[in-house]
Amino acid sequence: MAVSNTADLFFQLWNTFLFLGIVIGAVVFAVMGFLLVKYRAKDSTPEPEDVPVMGRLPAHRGHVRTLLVSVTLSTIILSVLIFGTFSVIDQISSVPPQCNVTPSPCMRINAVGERFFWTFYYNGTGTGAAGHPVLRVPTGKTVILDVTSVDVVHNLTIIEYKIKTDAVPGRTNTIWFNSTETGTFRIQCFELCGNQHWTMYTSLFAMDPTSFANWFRTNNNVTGA
Ligand SMILES: [Cu+2]
Repeated sequence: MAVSNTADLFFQLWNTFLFLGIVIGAVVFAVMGFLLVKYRAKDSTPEPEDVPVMGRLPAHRGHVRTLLVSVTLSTIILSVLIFGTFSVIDQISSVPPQCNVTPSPCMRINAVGERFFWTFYYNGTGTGAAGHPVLRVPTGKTVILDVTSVDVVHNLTIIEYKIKTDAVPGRTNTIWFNSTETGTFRIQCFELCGNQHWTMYTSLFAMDPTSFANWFRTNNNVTGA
């Protein structure tokens, strides 16, 4: 089990590529080995009819069936990979529909990039609520990050979760995830944004829901609480 639903999706796709790569690689090398042995040149082998000769068009081999089989197989394999890739990209880049009902069961957080740090603001916290330099989330909950920047273009990446998006001034890009395991994960800026770019990293704490609720109650000016 991966550390988040997005990492899970990523590894499913990765394993599909890996599996097909290994199977196809094995078949290709097996056939190649077989043909090398079976058709290796011996002194007694006569020149094949279609041997290339300067100044003469090669004889037509009539291998239409082989051609059709190989084109069809390649089309099927590539379609599976292309369809699988776009389907995962679509799932990762669209906020799940169940988050769009009110009250939303999902947690929405604004992530703001500024040279050279990140600040996280929880939705539903009162005006003037403090931003947080690290991101704390409960496991098992869908979290939506609305990512933007106040100066230059940054990129918010949660490496182990396999998700990233640009933080662009005047624009909001959205990514989402659902943490499946507690732990500390690295959030890093992946867009060269100045001479201290390399220091622009922070942590994501995926906490068990009870610890998160306790932290949230004591550290945020929760509206109506
Ligand atoms: Cu940056």
